[in-house]
Amino acid sequence: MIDDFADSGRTILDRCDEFAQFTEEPDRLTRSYGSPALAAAMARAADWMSEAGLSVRRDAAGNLIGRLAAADPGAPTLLLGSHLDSVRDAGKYDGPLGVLTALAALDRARAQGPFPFHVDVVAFADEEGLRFRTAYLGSRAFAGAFDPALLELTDAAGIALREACLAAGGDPEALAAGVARPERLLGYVEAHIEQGPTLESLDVPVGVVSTIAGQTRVNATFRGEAGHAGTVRMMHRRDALSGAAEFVLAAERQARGKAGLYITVGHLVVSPGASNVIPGEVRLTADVRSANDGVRERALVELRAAATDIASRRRLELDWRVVPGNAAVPMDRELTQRLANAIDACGYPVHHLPSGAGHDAVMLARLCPVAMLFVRCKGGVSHNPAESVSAEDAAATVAVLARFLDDARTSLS
Ligand code: HGY
Ligand code: MN
Ligand code: MN
Repeated sequence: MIDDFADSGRTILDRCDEFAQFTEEPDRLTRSYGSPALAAAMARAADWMSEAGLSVRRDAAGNLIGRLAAADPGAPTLLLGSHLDSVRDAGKYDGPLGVLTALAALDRARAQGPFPFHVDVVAFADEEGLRFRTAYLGSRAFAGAFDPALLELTDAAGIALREACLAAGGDPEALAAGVARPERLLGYVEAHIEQGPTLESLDVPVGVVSTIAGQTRVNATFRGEAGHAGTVRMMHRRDALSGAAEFVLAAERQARGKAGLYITVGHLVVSPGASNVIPGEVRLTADVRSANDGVRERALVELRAAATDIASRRRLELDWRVVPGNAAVPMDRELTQRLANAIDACGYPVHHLPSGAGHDAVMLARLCPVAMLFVRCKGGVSHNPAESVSAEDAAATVAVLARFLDDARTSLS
């Protein structure tokens, strides 16, 4: 049976290779919101959607939506998809695999007959938040949860999100007014690489997600006193980087000491950043996650206490800003069972696993039932150019999604 989908698997990997050419940095894959690279990727995705017979439109945030319309214009809608933006120095599959497998599965399933509901394949325009540090900007707008104040955010070059929205093919005014919530939604199903080692360790191509971990981001600043590297005595220094370094290791120690807790300092800026100047200021981010909201909330209290203690002992100022994140999101039971049934019908064992990574499904869960299909990736590596997916596993994903759609045709309403 899976052989029937082998061509789809290979086509999907070829298309991911084609997407990977659309980057804003010549020597690595980076595709951020409102960039020409993302516009090119969206245009290519729109071509493939049109070739598959879908009508194509952009919404106020610049998300791309391909629709296979039902005969009845008032029919409800089933959503599939994922995102096309990336992190910096990204892999090829985080996001694009979900858009392309959805498109391929719909193309296969439609051959079995019409659907009594609209099916939309959505390519979200900003899940990673790389340029404006706004997680889920595209799906947040889609879900009607966009805060107009975000339009004034600026990127490292001082360009406002408002400008980026226009460049993304969006409409900032409509965004500020609040996008109309889509008509009745039957659900949202997203296929995505696992970005972890579990499916590979189980030697299975796909799995179903149970819960998406909650996450909170902290923007912290340690301020000390810049000074001459050759003249200020060690005991008299208020070195912001030494304080930040102690904090980074304290955060690692804290997370290593608690099962299911993940703390990452992924971004750190040293000022003034000269080799012969004692750092006067360090700005850093802390990403705190757990599938258990209580663990995450207690971890934030402990983390702030550690930062405050370090700042006090080192006579540093501390600025601590919590960026509201999201609580853990359990997947919809019925929609997840449908995915599990499709996996079983395709002859694969069914495994349920949590997602430590965030996904657009977090925002869609505000609108409708959501479920996710995880796809094995080599070594569980992601957010890294070494990200790798086999054509066979891409084919298995299409087969499962096509079977899910076939079953939904007569039973999802
Ligand atoms: O951060 C995340 O989990 C996702 O890749 N945006
Ligand atoms: Mn992703
Ligand atoms: Mn990602």
